[in-house]
Amino acid sequence: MTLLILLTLFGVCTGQFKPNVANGRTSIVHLFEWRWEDIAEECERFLGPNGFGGVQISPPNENLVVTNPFRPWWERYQPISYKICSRSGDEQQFRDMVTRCNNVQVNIYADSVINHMCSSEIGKGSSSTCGSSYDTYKKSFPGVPYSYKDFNEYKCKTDDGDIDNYEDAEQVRDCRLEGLLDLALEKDYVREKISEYLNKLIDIGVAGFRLDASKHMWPGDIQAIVTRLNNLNTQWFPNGSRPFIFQEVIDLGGEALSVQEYYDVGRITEFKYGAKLGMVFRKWDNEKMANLKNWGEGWGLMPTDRATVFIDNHDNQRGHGAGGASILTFFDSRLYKMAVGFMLAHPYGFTRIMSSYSWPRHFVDGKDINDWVGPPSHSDGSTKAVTINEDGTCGNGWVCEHRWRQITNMVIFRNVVSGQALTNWWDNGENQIAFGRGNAGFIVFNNDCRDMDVTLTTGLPAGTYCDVISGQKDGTRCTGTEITVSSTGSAHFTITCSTEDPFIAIHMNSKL
Ligand code: QV4
Ligand code: CA
Repeated sequence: MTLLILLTLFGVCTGQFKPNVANGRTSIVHLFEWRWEDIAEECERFLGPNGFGGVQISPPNENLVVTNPFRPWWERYQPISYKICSRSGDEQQFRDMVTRCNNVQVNIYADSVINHMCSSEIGKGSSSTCGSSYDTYKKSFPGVPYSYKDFNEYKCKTDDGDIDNYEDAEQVRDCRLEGLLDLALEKDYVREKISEYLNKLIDIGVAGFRLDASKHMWPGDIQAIVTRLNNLNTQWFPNGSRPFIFQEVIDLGGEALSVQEYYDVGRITEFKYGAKLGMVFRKWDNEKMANLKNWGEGWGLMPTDRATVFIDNHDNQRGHGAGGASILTFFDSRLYKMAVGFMLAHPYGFTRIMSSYSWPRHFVDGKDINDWVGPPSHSDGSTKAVTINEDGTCGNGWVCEHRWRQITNMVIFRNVVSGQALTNWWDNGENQIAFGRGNAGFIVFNNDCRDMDVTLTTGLPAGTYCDVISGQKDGTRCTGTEITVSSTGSAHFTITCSTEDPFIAIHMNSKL
């Protein structure tokens, strides 16, 4: 008993690896750049009713206001203070969102930028989302407060103070990422200010954190902050619940440091996931879907209970961070739906759906020179509301991938098959594959450009099922394709390569 008390007291238990999602919910959605009032609405009108487990929100703290280029999305990765005010809204709107989402079992996970403050080259001013002043030459941020003593200058060994070589694990942590003032996270005072901020969010009702730029923080420093964090607010979470932690560490292999160093601290973003799946669905490098038979650790990905997985994220959907040209995004919608469908059907990892806004890509020498363009906004820079059209899609430039029927229905598929092993794998040696999840679900893909006409063992009980990709179950009928499973559990699937979405998915809750 003593040990259990000790473990609970010191939060040493495995809590921070658990997403804290409500029973039966298995995915989160990144509502990138959404305003708090729109997220609150979306929780109540869509995410709660459709079984989403939570929302990753953009950094809620005060950031630098960048005017050249005009209000880029990345200004939110340049903190000025930990006051809760940003283009997404103020503290009252933030509190309202967390309460309303928690009340419909949709958790809030805050993107937290704790490795650094804003760029070193801004100088003195108060162009910030709360009006707090700063002087980056003096390294002074009165809004926290931080002074020059709280930054890494003396620890960094490079001439210009920036990270110049990712082969050197020390400078990756102790020098500036892209010239951003690097915090001295070994200092008690800095750890105190950061945990004070994160604990404020926890007490408001937040369920966990995306830790931005974790590669640039020593694992021991992150751990020291995590152990200072409160248990979750018992108004919505079981007593003793620990905040869910997922660390942004980009590791495609070949660098000095690796994701293994962060295993004991929390979950980690698995960037190999989207990069490799993009290659497979695009059939680059002779990749083919039949090779996905051992997808997961078999492909060199981290252990499934440490991985947070996604097809694209806010960085690599626009050429930032890592993943390169193979990354599939909403711009490649047909393949994107298939890849997201595969991710949600496969048991590996904890899944995150990207929900974007559109922007006018303009490639010059292979680089999108509009990669900085911020969220849909009014001329004063304020972010536009998310409007919902008659057909359930979003307006005002918001893409709302999470509302695409194929993606919403696969979020539900993942909930229905949760806990069931991958079974009944079949492939044609090329790009036609199928697999089941125990006796609860089955999915078939045709990414070959030749028609598919097969009879497969599904593992499902006999009956008539609605395909949740071409439609769904609506009372006693299917709005899309119907699949009949025989008494022996086998079913016949035909997928022509010209069909809009060349994949079929059925599960226990889509059975007539
Ligand atoms: C420029 C020069 C620097 C110079 C600096 C001086 O490039 O060499 O030292 O000025 O001020 C923006 C600009 C960038 C500018 C920088 C500082 O794009 O040109 O540097 O500001 O002024 C996002 C964007 C960055 C953006 C940053 C801060 O992607 O372009 O930089 O926000 O606004 C690595 C990391 C990984 C990181 C990824 C992008 O290991 O952790 O790069 N991903 C996370 C976030 C990402 C964010 C950051 C980290 C930084 O997902 O969105 O970067 O918080 O792989
Ligand atoms: Ca650092």
